[in-house]
Amino acid sequence: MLDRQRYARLGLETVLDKVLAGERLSLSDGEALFACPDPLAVGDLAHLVRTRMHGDAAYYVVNRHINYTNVCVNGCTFCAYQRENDEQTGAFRLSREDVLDKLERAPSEPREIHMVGGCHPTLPLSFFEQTLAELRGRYPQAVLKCFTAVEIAHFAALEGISTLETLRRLQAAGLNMLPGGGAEIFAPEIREQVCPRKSDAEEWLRIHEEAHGLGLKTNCTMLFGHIETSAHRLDHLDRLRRLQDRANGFVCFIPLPFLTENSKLKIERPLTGLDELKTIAISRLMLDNVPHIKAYWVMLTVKQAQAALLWGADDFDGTVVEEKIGHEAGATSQQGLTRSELDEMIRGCGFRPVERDSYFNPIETRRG
Ligand code: V47
Ligand code: SF4
Repeated sequence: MLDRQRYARLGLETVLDKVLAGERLSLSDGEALFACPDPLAVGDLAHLVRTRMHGDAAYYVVNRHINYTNVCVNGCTFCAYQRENDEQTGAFRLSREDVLDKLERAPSEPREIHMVGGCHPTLPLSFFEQTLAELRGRYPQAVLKCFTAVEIAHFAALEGISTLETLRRLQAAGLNMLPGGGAEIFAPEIREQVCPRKSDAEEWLRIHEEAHGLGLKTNCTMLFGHIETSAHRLDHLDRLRRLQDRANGFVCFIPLPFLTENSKLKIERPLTGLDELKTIAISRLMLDNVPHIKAYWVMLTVKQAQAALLWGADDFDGTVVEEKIGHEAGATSQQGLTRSELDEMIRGCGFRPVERDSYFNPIETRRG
């Protein structure tokens, strides 16, 4: 039971009432939460909501992340992963055989293949169609969650076709789902500074809506803790919430704290751990129509992801196996986790681990 007087003292009595009644929070409620000096009070509200939605379950998936190239025409200022061209030191581009080889060497057969890359200047759509078809044939049980909306826009432009047609062709080749990357912060004045060359908010949201219309579920993200304000974060969450009201195709939201190492984007004051947790909690509270909030342990660290489960998150992502985007930017987490490590970490903070597929259907396992 939450203490009404505590919330009254914090000026959050109306927010408390709305949360208790399951009513939608307004943007000014969101501002009041960001302004609240007591991060635990915000976390308790989010915990109440996540418990109402998911009980004591905390989810994870046996997955494999694959990055097919880091060569990218976009040059986002926050991105430590990107290389300008194939010749630059550290640049890589996987062949179809390399992708298959990585999967064959994965410690467990993946339920989900999460494949993304930079916007390579020449890789044609046919390369991705053929790769998906091979993956579909070899891993019939895996959900192919591949290519951000930004990559879809890039493939479409290279091929001279619409993004809808691009999605249709990839779906025919085996694509099941889009990951949530590339959303960053939607406000144009922020995009201009951090990712001026890539899809704007309208294009990112339109591609997700097109995917939803084709029956493809998608995830969504927000990159926070750089030059944006709390108003920009709330505007971002509101745009996602409005699309979800219309299309209902988002499965999971992933709040990504900005990692600063090797990045051209310099910031004055890095996020504190509590800033991260508060933003995760506010995401849970504002996104009342998105079923799941992911504590992506790679970017958060495992310890902070555990704390995030108490601040509104209900998912731990997965085994991952190999990760490059966060690690190029200074992520200190390991490359992958095993099923039993995930189980142990989730149990360690008082939740019941549930292995899931990409749509959050529980997987029946031998575990009791
Ligand atoms: O789009 C890039 C972000 C994203 C940095 O859909 C950075 O299930 C922090 O979207 N610091 C890729 N973040 C990761 C992503 C994702 C991860 C896990 C699961 C899912 C899902 C999606 O990483 C990029 C960008 O927003 N990013 N650089 C950085 N320095
Ligand atoms: Fe390219 Fe993505 Fe990095 Fe931007 S964030 S430079 S689109 S790889």
